[in-house]
Amino acid sequence: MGNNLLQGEFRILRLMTIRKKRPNAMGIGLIVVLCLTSSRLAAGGQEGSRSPINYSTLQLISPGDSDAVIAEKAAKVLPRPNQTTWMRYEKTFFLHFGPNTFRGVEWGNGREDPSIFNPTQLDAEQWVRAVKDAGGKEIILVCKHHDGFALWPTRYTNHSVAASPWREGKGNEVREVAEAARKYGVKLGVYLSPADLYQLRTNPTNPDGYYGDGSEKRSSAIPTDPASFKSDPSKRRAAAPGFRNYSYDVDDYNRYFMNQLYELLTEYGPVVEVWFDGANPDPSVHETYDYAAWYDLIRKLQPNAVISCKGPDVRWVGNENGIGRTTEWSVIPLPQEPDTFRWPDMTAIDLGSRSKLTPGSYLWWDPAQVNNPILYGWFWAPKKRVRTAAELIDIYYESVGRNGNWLLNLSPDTRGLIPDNQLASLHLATEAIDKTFSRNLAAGGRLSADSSNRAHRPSLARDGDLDTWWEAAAGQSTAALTLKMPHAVTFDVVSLQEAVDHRSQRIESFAVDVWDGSNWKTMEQQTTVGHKRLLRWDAPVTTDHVRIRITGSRMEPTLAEIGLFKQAEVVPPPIVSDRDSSGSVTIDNPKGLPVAYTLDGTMPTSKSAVYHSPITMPRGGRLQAAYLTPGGKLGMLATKYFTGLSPIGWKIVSADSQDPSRPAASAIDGNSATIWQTAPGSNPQTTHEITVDMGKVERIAGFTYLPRQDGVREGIVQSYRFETSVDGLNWRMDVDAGRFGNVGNNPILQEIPFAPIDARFFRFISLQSADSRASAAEISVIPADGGNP
Ligand code: FUL
Repeated sequence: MGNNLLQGEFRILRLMTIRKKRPNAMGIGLIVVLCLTSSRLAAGGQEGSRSPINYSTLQLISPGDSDAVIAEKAAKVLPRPNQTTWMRYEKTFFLHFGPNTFRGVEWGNGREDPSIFNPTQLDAEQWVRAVKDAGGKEIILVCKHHDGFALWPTRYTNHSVAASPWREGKGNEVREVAEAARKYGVKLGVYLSPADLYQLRTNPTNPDGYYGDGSEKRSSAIPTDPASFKSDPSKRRAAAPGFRNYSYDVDDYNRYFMNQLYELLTEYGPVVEVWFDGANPDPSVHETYDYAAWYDLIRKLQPNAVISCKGPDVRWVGNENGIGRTTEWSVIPLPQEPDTFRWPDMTAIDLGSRSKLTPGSYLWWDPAQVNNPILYGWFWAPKKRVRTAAELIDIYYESVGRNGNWLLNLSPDTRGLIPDNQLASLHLATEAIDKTFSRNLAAGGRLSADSSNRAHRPSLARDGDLDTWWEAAAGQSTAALTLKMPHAVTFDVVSLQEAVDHRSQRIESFAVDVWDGSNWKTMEQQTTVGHKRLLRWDAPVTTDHVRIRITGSRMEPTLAEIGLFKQAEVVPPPIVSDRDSSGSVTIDNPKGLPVAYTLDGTMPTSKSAVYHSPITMPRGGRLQAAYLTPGGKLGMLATKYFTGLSPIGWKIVSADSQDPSRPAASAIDGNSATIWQTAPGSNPQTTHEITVDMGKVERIAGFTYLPRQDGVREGIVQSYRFETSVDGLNWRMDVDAGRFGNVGNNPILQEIPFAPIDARFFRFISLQSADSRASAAEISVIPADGGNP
């Protein structure tokens, strides 16, 4: 920037407010910084002559910036105040409930009759209590999913709870949740799907739909008078109490969407997060989302809210499995100014390391949000499996523990209540997490550092306050901190937090060592820290000296808090294998304890069968297993569903194409790690098919498709046809043009039921995939007499 200044010719990029001081009772101290940048960017970096780089919420890398300048700019990007509040929530919750719940699908089609929405016992307090009990700070309610059904009585469509039998059409789910949230001190967020299949121009049940109707942009009052929504959009409805009217130039759908936003953001109290989903089940109809106008309206109505996913404040981590990156930078380089950026999904393994910080990049605070459903799917359906407590605990360490916020979805069932099995898993996981972090074993120790800034001494990293911190002495980018305990402690979790709200994210690499009495032993080496980094070890260590070596940092490293913890004693679930091609399942038993199991859907007890040798389940079923402790208690439960017939004696009859390294036989080998994939093609319209001979006639009532499980999207089938035959000559169609909802983002096992029939052969046809290819990890059929108890 100094060179830019020397070149003269400045333009004001933006006025930015940055936080000067820590938030305190006086509120957040703000200073205004004029961020200047040159329109003629200079080359070369004369370190000596440059003017200081100020802390800011945005930095631009200029072509002449040296590596040191780039690192300094990155290390001086601060979060905005709304992000600071949000990052400290750590555990937040989603709630998906709507017509999809009543149809047992992940994506609706917009043609649902509102009469299907009829929960008999909906209790928003039960939902919010579940969040509160699990330590959740926020609930993000799906107010309208892709099907377009509004869960509040919006003035702008009849397709809402007002047209449903629930509470005789007088219900308002958003209000009930907002009130419950207020009562329990949980913050409210809203999810409003931009994709809206009810409004889709081609929806026969709503011929006047706005979505993609080709309407002109017109000057529109927000909120618009519903009576003249199309005839005279400039006519306004009275503003909500305490709010104003606004005007935007927008087309019909954007006006509709903004009026819904206005309702949600003005009638239910403070909203801390607005979540825009990028998914769209039917991209055949084009609509341009006026994101700039939406963001502007949100900033006016709820200035403290973060705008997430398709928005500037919070970034989707890139998967729906609850797994954060091990290198997770909250400072992200954008190829253009944030104001004009479209926030595409960012799924690369590394988004912000030094090699990504190239000239022309705008550096912006964009922290990760790790969203995942407690079920295998976002909406409840009778057979959807619940993640076990052990899985949830893992996800906690892989989200909150990797510099991300966790957004866990709960799914009420058709009664409108979160079922006991979800609550039980959540409760067990919460209990274990809370117990683990209830006692910081570093508390009694003395922390020293090989270098410290005088104002930021080591003890500030142990005072329980994220707004005070240790910082290395000026000019130091590495450091060693030693924690000396009065006596040995036993721990298996290390927690580190940088002072991100004051000094950005800086640490690029670090190691943790423990003293074994005569030597330092390195336990783990990692890269980023950020708001929080948790290291979790398989076996606890006992020591009275712990050393944290910061081996690389963009500028002087900081630590706001350090913690040592011992994981709560839980007896983990036994490890249940996948089913092999002969239908056998094994249970791994590293603990050497007896394992009790059931196959009938009941919880194992000390009286259940004890595992001795592989269990054969060729027709599918549910296996539940737990260790039996010497005291006669059961440990955590492992549950595994096996759906579909094992491919015993099956043969491929034909496949229209196969990549030589990914043969068709891999789709029926009972091994989810191997893949059938068609050869590369150029035409995305090409259909692909695979035909299988099961060797004998079976009575079947559905089929299953397991998408590839290697994290790659190539060839994942989105729509399909399924045919069967008894003799291989005469075929019948069992499903014509079906669709797997949300399979790209959430590539879980797809189970498609149909009326029972006899078949020896089946044919799976990919009508459309993510690209021109088709792929499958496994394809099978569901026996009519089988299924999961
Ligand atoms: C996805 C959607 O398509 C899912 O249905 C769900 O709402 C999830 C949170 O986002 O993209």
